[in-house]
Amino acid sequence: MSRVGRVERTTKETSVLVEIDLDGTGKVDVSTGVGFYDHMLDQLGRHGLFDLTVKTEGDLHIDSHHTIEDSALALGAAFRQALGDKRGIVRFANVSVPLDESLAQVTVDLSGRPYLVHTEPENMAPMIGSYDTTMTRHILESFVAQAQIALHVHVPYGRNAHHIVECQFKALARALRYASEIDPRQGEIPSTKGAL
Ligand SMILES: [Mn+2]
Repeated sequence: MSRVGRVERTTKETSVLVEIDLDGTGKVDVSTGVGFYDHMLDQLGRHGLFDLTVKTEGDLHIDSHHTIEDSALALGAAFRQALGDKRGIVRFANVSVPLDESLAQVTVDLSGRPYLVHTEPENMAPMIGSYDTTMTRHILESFVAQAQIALHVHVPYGRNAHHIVECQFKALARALRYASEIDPRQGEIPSTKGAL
């Protein structure tokens, strides 16, 4: 049973291709034109042990907003597709990841219902290269809406903007990996409702 997702999404603003294999080894091929975002998607694949391709050509002459958002939407849709009927998955995960002075705590339920709770330190540096740091929440919102998961991401403390964002992606990667893994004792869809 291969658990793969593939989404192509083209609008007047962006053209996105995402491919994901949940049972991969962390092979990543990412290019969005936004350097720091590529670095974050690289974390997601590597620490999630997903094989992940993200190719985005967006209207960067305006700014990076559409490029970042549409990539996250396609990624969420591909992740949802790869999960299939969710038979045998662990479903829940809770992961904390530090990056030097910053800490991210991520809790996920691959529930079939989109819900995001997100807190991070205020007064962060506004930009990391061409990455607008207010986009982190928008990425998570976009991913959650399409992946149809409940996701809680908290950064109780942190100082450096690069660290604050990066620890969130690392913790998200690990949480998605553990929640989507196949539990050898779980042959069914892990819900008393019988569907997720
Ligand atoms: Mn880094």
